[in-house]
Amino acid sequence: MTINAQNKFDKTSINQIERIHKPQVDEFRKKIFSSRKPVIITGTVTDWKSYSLWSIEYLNNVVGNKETNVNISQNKIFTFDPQAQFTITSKKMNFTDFTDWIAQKKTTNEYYYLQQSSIKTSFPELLPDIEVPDYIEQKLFIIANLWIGTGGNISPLHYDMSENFLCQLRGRKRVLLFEPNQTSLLYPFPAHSKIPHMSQLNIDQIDIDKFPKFQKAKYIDCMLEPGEMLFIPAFWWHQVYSLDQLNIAINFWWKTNFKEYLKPNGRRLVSQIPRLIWQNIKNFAGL
Ligand SMILES: O=C(O)CCC(=O)C(=O)O
Repeated sequence: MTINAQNKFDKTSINQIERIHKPQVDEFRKKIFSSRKPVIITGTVTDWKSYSLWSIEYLNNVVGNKETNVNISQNKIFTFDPQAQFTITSKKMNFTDFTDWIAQKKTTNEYYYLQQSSIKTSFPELLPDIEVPDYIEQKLFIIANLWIGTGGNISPLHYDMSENFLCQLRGRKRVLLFEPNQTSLLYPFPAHSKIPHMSQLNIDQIDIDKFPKFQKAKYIDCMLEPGEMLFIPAFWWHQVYSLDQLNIAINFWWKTNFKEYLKPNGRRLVSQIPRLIWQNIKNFAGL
């Protein structure tokens, strides 16, 4: 698979993301977290049950053939449609039909991604295999989501208002990260729109005449390997490319400190918070 974004624009001052092996909880909370920079933590996910157990066969056995909601794309970019009330097209599919599709036992002319699916709500049978990393204070924990897909899927450029651990179990992900101070170069949808946390850019096919400032954007380019977890601080922009035939990740979101909302990317969302919370409740509850 080719990813066109490679080497097209400047990198940030942090050229290479730091990898830290199994930091102590205190080291994470006091030093790494407060630096407000992404890091990759190694040696933690590899201890998890989900890391040793989750093959397609195992998931088929535990989850069975139940109906599951998967997102659909014609071009592997799984994006919100700004015209369509904050939705991504999705459809209900039996879990084993979805995993058969991943294993290339079935072909279709559209692409699927089980994207950001609450494990507690949609896959409670997998909860015994999950542990919330100790780095997250229990009272701040929000949700653990499941992501299952295949190489080529793209989650386009956006930021979230929560702290995030993206934990890779199978396959790799290439992640481009842009500091919050790059926002003016990334052409977010307007603050009053339904998707103020998303960029209007398709960064693999930039229309430079329309979006000239993007040429100055700096970013971190990293490859997240299976068994690694990426700390994405709240309000950092990220675009994520799935690689490899089977790609499974869990992400954990937890509440950020209120002072982050006083910074520009936070302020852009403040007036949207009640609507975004309601939207999340609807999504997670499948309303
Ligand atoms: O893994 C992906 O495709 C996207 C992950 C993501 O956007 C997130 O964890 O916030």
